[in-house]
Amino acid sequence: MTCPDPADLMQPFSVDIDLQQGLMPNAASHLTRHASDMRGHYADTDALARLIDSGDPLHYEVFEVPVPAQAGQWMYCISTLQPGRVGDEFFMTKGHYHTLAETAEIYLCLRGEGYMLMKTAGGQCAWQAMTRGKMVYVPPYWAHRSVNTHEGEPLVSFCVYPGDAGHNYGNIEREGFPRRVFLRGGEIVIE
Ligand code: S6P
Ligand code: ZN
Repeated sequence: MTCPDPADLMQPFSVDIDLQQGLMPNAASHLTRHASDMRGHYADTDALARLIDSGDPLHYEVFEVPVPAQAGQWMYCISTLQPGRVGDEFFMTKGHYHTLAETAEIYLCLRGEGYMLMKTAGGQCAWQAMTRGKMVYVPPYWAHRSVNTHEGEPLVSFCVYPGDAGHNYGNIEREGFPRRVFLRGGEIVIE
């Protein structure tokens, strides 16, 4: 193994994570998505329009300290998804494939309750429950979307994925997911 010139080496670093609140206080990047960013993703478009008109609430946040988007690096973030529903459908993230579709991802749930919905371009669909301490492995080629089914708590996850994975939202906007998560008669249903 040859080590690069010291001047070219990235230096070790650390960040603070508030595990309970789902915040990274010193994050270099803080992405927020509101109801108005979710057009086209929910089954009940009228309910989404009403939600946007009634104050356009926060849906989710992603806190990152970006690392170089290169093979060999690990990108990581805190993803915090608020509780709520659009009509009968629970709040969820947009969902994406990775641009490098052959890259996997790990989600460690830190707080809350929900599901990770996953699908492949070939028509397979799967889901895993998310609760504190559950680690969900999203294999290569699976698009992934998290859903918060708790009535009052955010769904907080720590995510880690290859630095060069990238996000491909376009295919999900065209295809959608074959399953959705609803509250029907007081029960959580995936249909
Ligand atoms: C990144 C990872 C998460 C999501 C975040 C928001 O690969 O899967 O950080 O970006 O949960 O979801 P989305 O689908 O809007 O990127
Ligand atoms: Zn991802």
